[in-house]
Amino acid sequence: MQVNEFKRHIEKQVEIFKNLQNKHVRVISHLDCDGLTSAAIIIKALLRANLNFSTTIVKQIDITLLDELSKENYNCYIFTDLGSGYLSLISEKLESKAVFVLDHHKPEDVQNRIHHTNPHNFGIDGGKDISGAGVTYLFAKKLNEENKDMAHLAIIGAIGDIQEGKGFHGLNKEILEDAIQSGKIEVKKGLGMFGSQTKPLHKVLEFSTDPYIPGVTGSEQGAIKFLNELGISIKDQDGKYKKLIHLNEQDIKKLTTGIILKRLGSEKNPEDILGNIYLLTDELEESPTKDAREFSTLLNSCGRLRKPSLGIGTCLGNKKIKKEAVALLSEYKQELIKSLNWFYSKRGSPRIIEEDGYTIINAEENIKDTIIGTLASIVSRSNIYRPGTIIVSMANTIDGNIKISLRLVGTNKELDLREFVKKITKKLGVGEAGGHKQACGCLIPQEKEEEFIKISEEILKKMMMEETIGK
Ligand SMILES: [Mn+2]
Repeated sequence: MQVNEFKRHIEKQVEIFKNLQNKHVRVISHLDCDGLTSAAIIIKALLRANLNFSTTIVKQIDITLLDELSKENYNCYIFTDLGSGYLSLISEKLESKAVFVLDHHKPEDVQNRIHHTNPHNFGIDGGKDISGAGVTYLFAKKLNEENKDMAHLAIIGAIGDIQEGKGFHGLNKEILEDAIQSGKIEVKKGLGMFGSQTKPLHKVLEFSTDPYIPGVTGSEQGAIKFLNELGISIKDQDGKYKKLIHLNEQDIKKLTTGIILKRLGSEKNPEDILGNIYLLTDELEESPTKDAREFSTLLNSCGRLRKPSLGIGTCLGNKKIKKEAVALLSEYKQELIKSLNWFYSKRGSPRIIEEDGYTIINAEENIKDTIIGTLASIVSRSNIYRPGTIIVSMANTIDGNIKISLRLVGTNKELDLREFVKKITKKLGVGEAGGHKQACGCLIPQEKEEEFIKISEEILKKMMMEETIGK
C-alpha cells in the first residue's frame, strides 16, 4: 500500500514538473556512486525531454552553495541523492524557484513548498529498499517510459550505498526486474567476491571479507597456499595470473567446497558463501565496468578524486570518457601502491609512531589527502597490527589543513572512534568529527600538527591502560 502511495506521489511530482513552463533546469547531485548514477539518470531524462540544464556535483549542501545557486538564472532546481536534510534552508535560499528534491536520506521533519520525494515519508526504508538513484529512476520512468533503459544505473547506485545484501529488497527488487527486463543486467549465483573480473584470483581471496575466509583473508601467502592445497594453479599456461572468472566449473566447485571447509567451526553459517553477481550485459568481459560492484567502485573513485564528470560520462556510455575513468582508476591504484611503499619504508622512523594498541602515521606531504583514508583502511586489514589497534593517519591538504583518518584493526562493537576524535578536537579547540564508529576522521589546521600528535598519544595511552585494566 505504502509503495503504491509513494508511486502516486511520484506521479504527482512528475505532473507538476511537466506543467512548469520554459524550464531552465539546474541539477545538483551528490559526489558518491549513488549521487553520480542519480545525476546520470536525470541528465539523460532531461536530454530526452529536450530541456536545457546544467549540473553540479557536490560533497554536501551548505549555505555558500545555496547562496550561489540563488543568484543563477534558472527557474527549476532538481536535487538528487541529497537535499532532504536541508528542506528549510533550500526553501529559504531558493525562494522564487521551483525546487524538486529526489532523495532517500532521513528527511527534515517539515512540510514546505519544496516538491519533496523521499521513501521515508511513506514508511519505506531509504537505507535498504531504495537509493537516491532509485528514487531518481522512478521519477524519470514516470516522465518517460523509455527511461526504463536506465534501471541498471539505479542498481549500481544502490550497490554503491551498500543496499545489496544477499539480494535486493523492496523497491530495489522491482528496479532490478526492470533492469533485467530491459536486458541491461544479468544476475548469476556464485562466489560474488570483489574483483573477479579484474584482479588475480589469489588477490581476490586475500581481500575477501564477504565471505571471510579464516587463514586466507588478509594474507597473500595464505591465499596462495590455500589454492595450492586445492590443486588450483594461480597462473594459466602463459604464466599470467588467473582471475576468478577464468576458473572452470570443476575448479569453482573445489574452491567453493574449500572455502566452506575453512569456515567450518569459526563462522556462523560456513556454507553461506554464495551470493548474487550482477553483470552488465553491454560491458566487456574483464573490464572494471562489467561487474556492477566494480562499476560502483569506479564511480566512487571518480568522486573521491574529484572527477565526477568522468563517472557520469561512464554511466552514460561515453566510450572516450570511460577510458579516461579507467585510466584514472589505475592512476589511483598506482598512487595507492606508492603510498603503501612509503608506509612500509618509513616504519621505524619518527614518521610512524608504533605503540602497543595504536599507530600514528604522519605522512605530511608524502601521501595525498585523497588517498590517506584508503591507506589507513588497507593497513588496518593487513595483519600487521593486533586486533583492537587504532590507526591514526595524517596527510596535509593543499589548503593548509591536515586530513586525519582513523581506522580500527578488527572489530570492537563497544568502541566508537568518533568519541575519540571529539575528545581531541575539543582539546585542540578546532576541527569537527565525521564518519562512522570504526572509520572516521576530521580536519585540523597544519599549525596544530605537533599538538594533535601529543594529545592523541595521551588519550590513546589512557585508553590502552583502561583496556588492560578492564581485561
Ligand atoms: Mn545515496
